[in-house]
Amino acid sequence: MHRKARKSLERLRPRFEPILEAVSQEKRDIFWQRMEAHFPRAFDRLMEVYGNYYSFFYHLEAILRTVVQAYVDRPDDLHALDAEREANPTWFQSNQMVGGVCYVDLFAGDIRGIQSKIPYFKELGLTYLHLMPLYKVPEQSDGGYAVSSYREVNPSLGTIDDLIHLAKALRQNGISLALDFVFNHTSDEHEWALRALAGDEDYQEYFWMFPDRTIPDQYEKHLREIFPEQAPGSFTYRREIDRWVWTTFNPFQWDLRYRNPAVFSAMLGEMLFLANIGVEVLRLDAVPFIWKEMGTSCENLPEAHVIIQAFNALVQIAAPAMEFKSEAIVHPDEVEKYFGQGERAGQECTLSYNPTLMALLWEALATRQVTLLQYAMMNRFRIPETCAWVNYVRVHDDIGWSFADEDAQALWMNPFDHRQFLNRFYTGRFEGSFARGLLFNYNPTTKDGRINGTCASLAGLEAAVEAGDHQLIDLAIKRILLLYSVVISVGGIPLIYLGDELATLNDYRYREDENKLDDSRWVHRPFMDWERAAQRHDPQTLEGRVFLPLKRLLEIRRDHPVFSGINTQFIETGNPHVLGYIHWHEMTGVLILANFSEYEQHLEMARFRVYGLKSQVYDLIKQEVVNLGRPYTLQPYQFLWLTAKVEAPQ
Ligand code: OTU
Repeated sequence: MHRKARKSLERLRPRFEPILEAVSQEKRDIFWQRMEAHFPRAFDRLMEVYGNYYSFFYHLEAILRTVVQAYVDRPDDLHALDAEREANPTWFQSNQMVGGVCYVDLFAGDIRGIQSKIPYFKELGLTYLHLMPLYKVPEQSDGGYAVSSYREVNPSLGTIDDLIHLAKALRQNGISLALDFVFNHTSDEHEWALRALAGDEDYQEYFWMFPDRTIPDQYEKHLREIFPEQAPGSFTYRREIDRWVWTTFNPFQWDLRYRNPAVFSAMLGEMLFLANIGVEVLRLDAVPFIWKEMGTSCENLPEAHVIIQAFNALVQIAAPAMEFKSEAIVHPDEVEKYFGQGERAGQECTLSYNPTLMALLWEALATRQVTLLQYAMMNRFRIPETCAWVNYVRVHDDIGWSFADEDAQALWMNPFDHRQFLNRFYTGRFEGSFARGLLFNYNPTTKDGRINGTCASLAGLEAAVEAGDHQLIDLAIKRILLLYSVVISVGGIPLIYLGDELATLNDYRYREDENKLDDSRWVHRPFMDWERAAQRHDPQTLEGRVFLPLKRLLEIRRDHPVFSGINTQFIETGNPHVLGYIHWHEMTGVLILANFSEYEQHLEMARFRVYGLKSQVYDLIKQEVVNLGRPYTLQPYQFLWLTAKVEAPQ
């Protein structure tokens, strides 16, 4: 252990012993073992960011006190879960894992409503449920991402007790609860913001505040505008205090100032509070933005990583059953760094959204070419072995074309033009496009824009239904299943944006609500229509035509351990319309081939023999033997899941 770390621990130990009196000797031993294991790292990371701060040791003590207290307060069942997870730290790589995400109010009214839907979650086989932010918020809240209290539930959704109850019920049903930690900013109605507005200087130090535009102007030269249409600029003037406040997102979302160790310390308390109500996956919102430095873009700075690593080390002591999921929708090189790099691999976030895969799935669907997708995944899918991607097709946010320019250029594509094409395609402005999407936050200077719309509408179902064209409907359904087949089989946690399983179309009624009107992301945040859901078992209905095959894909994943782990090898298929990869697990593999075009595609199957596959493989989808000695013709949007081991059909 670092000499300084050892010394501070020795000094602090007697102060914490009395707090630990509240728990058994066995628990005290476990606590000190974890301190031995993780405190040096926590100390190191905190030194790295706050070491020069005059009151470092004062803050260190407060931070550790929070950790000790959270450990003591942690309920017994969660202590038991901690032990379970410590014995199996890559539990989330299991083929049993399937994620779902929904809004509490839109899906089931309130938290108790969500609890009543557990049978539905189980029917889909979910083992992970992300509930969109359900905290106390102001009237305008960016869909819950402007939090006024991390310890209070929005009263219209229920109480904190309902939430604790739900977390337990989910856990008893094998479902891990995931919640957001909106830690880059609070709402302007958070107690800290209110105190700052009242003139309390200590709390003004929690945020970024400037007396005039001089410094904000200097920062803004290098900043990206996140919402250029609805919330231009990154600073907001507040008359009450005659100050300019840093607001990366909306004016009512105030960026926290992590340069101040008191902010780190306070937010650790909020984080561990959530851990102790039973959150198993904490979605770290907007990670790129938490550290700011003049003259930089103030995104993805090294200190942002160190801060998350410090949080991680402290959580390992108090609540090791809680994983961090990174939400960084940025250049793929930067996305990957949130897993931790080099010696720190796996010490930051163990989970991360995979926005590159998501965006390129849609890219391949538009172009009918898998070239860019294949190329990017060959180079970028591999991550530290103790981590996992969260693979998804749609979530509550817009689709940004955040693939790497270099990847496109390596394939002789012009990235700028390509993004222009994709935006035209997904807003239906490209001739022959099947998609019905909306352009989001178009920036006339950079000509940058993102896309909104539900999976089904973007995949062509809305237009097909309107045209009443059965062939087009058929193709649209095939596209939905194709995209989901990839995220279910590719390795990592597949995440279903609930509603997609019923082929939910865009809902334009957000335009009638003045709190939603200027944010078209609401077009793909529809109400869960339980009458439509009731049709899901009928294979004649649109709902059934997506739900039943999707559910089957999930079952196949669950029944075959080969889908465990994250060892995926992307391969050339010899056909630019066909995506190929082999997912390996313990000496077996499953070869996935997916046709991204609406035409038949021919494959020379013999080429796949070089990967050590037997001459006869078995397609888990069609349940038939496929001979790798013969060419194969894939039907429009067909995908094969070929196991290397030939298994007898059921
Ligand atoms: C996130 O998204 C949330 O998912 C959004 O719903 C919120 O509005 C936002 O944070 C503020 O809390 O820019 O367009 O690289 O891309 O954090 C969505 C990360 C966003 C950002 C992402 C942000």
